Amino acid sequence: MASRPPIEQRFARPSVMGVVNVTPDSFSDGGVNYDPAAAIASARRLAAEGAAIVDVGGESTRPGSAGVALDEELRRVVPVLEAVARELPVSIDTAKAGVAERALELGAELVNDVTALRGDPRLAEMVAEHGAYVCLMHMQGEPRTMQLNPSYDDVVSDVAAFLEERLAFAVAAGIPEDRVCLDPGIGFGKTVEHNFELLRRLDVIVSLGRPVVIGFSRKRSLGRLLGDPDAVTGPLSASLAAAVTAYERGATILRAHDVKEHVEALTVASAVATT
Ligand code: HH2
Repeated sequence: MASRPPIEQRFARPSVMGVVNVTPDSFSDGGVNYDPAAAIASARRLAAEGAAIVDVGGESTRPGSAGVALDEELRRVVPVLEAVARELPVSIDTAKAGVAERALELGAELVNDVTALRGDPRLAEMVAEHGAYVCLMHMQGEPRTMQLNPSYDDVVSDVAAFLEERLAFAVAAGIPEDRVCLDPGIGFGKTVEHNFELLRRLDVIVSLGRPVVIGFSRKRSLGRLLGDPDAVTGPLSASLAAAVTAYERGATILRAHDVKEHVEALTVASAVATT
C-alpha cells in the first residue's frame, strides 16, 4: 500500500479540484476536452492555474445519460493519464474498478466514485490495495432517471446517513478512514431546493468528520435559481458564489471547471476567514 499522508493534510482547506471531462456529452463543457490533446492541455492549464488536483473522467453522469462501456471509457482516459498522471496530481472520476486500476497504475492518487463504492463490487478492494484516496458521493437513483422525481424525508439527514454508512463500508473493506472524503452530490437526484438545503446545512455533513467535497460548478440548479426553468447549466458568477458559501460552511475541496476564478475567489474568502 502506498504511504500517503491523511487526505486532510494532502489537501488544505480550501483546495480546488479542476474538472477535465474527456467526453463528447458532458453537460458542462460541450465536449471541448474529448480530444486527448485538448484534454492534456486543459489538465496542465488547470494545474498551472492552481488546481490542487485534476479530476479526469471518461463518462458523463449528466441527468439522462446512459453510461459507457469499460473499453470506451479506457480509450478516452488512458492517453490523458499516460501524459499527465505522473506529472500532476490527478484523480480519476469513475465507478469502474477496471478504469480505476489503470489510472492508479499510471499515477492517479484519488478515485472519485459518484456511486460511493456501490457500482462495481471490485472497486473498494482496488482502492484499498493501492492505498489511494477516495471520494464517496451521494446519488439518489442513477443518472438516467435521477432527476425524474427526487424525494427525501429530510434531504440533509438522509444524505448524511448514507455517507456515514458508505464510510463504514469503505473502512470495513480495508480503506483507512483518513483516505476518505465525502460529497453530498449536488445535482445527483436532487431538486434545486434540495441542493441549496444541502449547502445551507452543510455543517451536518461536515460533522461526519471527513473532508467535504462540493461540486456546484456550472450546475443547472444555479441557472434555474436565476430564473430560467429550463437551464441545463449555471454561470460562472453563480458557481463562484456557491463555492465560496460552501467553503464558509466547512467544505474542503471545491470541484470546479473554471479553476483560475475559483482559486481567486477562495483566496479572498480564506483571507477573510483566517485573518
Ligand atoms: N459532478 C459531476 C461529476 N462528478 N464528482 C463529485 N465528487 N462531485 C460532483 O459534484 C460531481 C462529480 C458532474 O459534473 P461534470 O463532470 O462537469 O459533468 P458530466 O458528469 O456531465 O461529465
